[in-house]
Amino acid sequence: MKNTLFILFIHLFFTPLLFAQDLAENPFIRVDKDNNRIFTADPSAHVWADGRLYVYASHDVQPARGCDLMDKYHVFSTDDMIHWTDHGQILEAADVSWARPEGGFMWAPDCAFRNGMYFFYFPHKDADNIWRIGVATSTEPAANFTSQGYIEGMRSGIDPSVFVDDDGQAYIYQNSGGTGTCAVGKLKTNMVELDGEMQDMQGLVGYHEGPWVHKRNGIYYLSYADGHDDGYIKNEMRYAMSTSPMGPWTYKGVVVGGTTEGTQHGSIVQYKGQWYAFYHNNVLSFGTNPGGGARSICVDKLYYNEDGTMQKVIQTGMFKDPVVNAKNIPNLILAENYSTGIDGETYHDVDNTNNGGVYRHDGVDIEVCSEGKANIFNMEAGEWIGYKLNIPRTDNYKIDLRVSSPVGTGAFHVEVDGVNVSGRVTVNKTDDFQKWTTVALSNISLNSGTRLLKIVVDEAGFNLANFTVYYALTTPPFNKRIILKNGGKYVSFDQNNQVFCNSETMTSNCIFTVEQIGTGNKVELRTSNGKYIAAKSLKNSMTVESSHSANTRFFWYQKSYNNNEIGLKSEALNSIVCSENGTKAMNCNRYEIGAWETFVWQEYIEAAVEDVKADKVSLQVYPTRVQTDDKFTVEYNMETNFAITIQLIDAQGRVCKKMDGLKGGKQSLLVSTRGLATGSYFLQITASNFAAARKIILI
Ligand code: FUB
Repeated sequence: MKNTLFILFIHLFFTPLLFAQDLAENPFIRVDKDNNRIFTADPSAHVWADGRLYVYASHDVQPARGCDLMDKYHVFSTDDMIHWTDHGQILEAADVSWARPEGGFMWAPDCAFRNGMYFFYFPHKDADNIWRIGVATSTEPAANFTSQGYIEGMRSGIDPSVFVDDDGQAYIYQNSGGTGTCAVGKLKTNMVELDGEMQDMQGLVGYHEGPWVHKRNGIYYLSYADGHDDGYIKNEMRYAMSTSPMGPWTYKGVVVGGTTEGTQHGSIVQYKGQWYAFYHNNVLSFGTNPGGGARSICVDKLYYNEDGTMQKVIQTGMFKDPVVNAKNIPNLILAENYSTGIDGETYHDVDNTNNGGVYRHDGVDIEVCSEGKANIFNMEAGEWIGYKLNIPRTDNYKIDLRVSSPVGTGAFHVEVDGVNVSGRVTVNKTDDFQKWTTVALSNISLNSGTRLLKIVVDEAGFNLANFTVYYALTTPPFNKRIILKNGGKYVSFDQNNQVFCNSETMTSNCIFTVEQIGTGNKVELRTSNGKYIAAKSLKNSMTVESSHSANTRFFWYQKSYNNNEIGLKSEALNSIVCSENGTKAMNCNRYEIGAWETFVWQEYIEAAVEDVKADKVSLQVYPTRVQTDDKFTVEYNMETNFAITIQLIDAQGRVCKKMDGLKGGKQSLLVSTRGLATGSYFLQITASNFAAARKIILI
């Protein structure tokens, strides 16, 4: 997660020297105007007379079902390419009288302007499930659109886009049929009727969908998605050139690469002297949504060669390759993101061919991975994969490697700058090459600076998906009461049991007890009212809940040495972040790959001593001799900010009954003795660091 102060510092002091930030971070739309996560696709960009750049996008509704659940178009605009405004929803299927009543197919749209009117073109299925190209109009670019029907004579298909030439003639493009053929027609000046018939376009190599025409220096460019699929990277955006907006076209190559999402669709536009390519990717939803990763719109600068051809766009929002900076501990490094280099420099592979054919095109064998993304396979003895890691300080580290082995052969060692730092590590049987287990290496000694870490295969028979580097430091402060701070503010919960990272003041609601789950660094954070912090869902803020579940378990990672900085990750729902929307609600954000919030923990001491005034506590238990199938009464009166726990402990010190999360004040409760053996017991009451007990005998 971003460290705001650090970013501010970077901006103030380094921006003018290193680079001028002139584009928003990709994907540039992440939330809507109400600060809720929004997924957008198929961006059609236009610059209108008010000097702003507008993007008309389709909307992947959550939970994503591929493209079967799209509705509610939004419009976004900017005047500086950094700050974007969501104008909100402009049209939905329910506004369209001819649309099939179930809606759900509002796919890639476009917009055009003529004579004071904005024309919004969109595909949808009609009541007979036939694709139509509808039109809605407004006198404003981003509001008050009214559906006007569909354009008669257009083919049954999707992806309308409109190009208005310098002479005022408007052309409408679309997919003819589902995908695979591009058609063009002229529009009359009313912009809602065809002037003649739609015609097939000629010369588009590998055309799939998403046509977009722009013009530069008298030359027409038609960009479109192809059907590329190497098993990892999907559709790429190709382009062709022509001297006419109706073709024929001459194919020129790929202008925007693909992503791991199945589609690629976008637009090209000039704004304030710079050309831009708009497209979408799925980095915010990668690994989620089995029905199809939800998409997010992106923009990057586009440059032309002297001969008018376009250079391939550098996609700044794509997964970074390679991401190997151990500074950002804990650092998950995907196996396929080994450092760039040649055989012998950053990898060694015996046949120098990628036998999986996905993602990269040098010798290492990469295939699609069942845990998302890709893994390295076909690893033979003597082969190795190298990662140039930026190690923040000289010390011992832990490395967790995600590996698989169907038969339980397979062994490797880790070398750093040529020195074997791990010894031989064998991989246990996982039954299948796509079933994964974690091999944990501790005490890996690494010196600071840039180091080449190699995973060297000693014996074939295993695959590698990823590894995580983190400090081999202190274990979490188990059974201690701590406070957690984020950006100088306390983590606390409110009366509605919502968890926030914004409390200026320390109250009992800021105090948590760290409980260990199993072995290792898995913890539960118990709140002062005896409940547990839980990662409720991806979108909603985290809550405090009374019972344990997978959602209450977190991994505790040491992030730095000197100041108890840690990261937390939910076992069930991944990274934990504090939202930036002003409320600083704490939530789980699986969409942000690699996002880690930094918390600082500190042991909580003084307030507890003050909390319970022992001389003001009263505790009565009666009767003190009880039948084993009966009940007895506990009455207490205790003022405390903490949750109260009552336990029945037998003569061997075993807890036979436990009631926690009890309220302070004057209380009375009945305790059943059913199922307990006869003998002596202690009824113990605790809150904060106060404890008192009464003897009771079961007869
Ligand atoms: O967004 C739905 C469909 O996916 C579009 O219409 C296609 O171009 C593809 O991006």
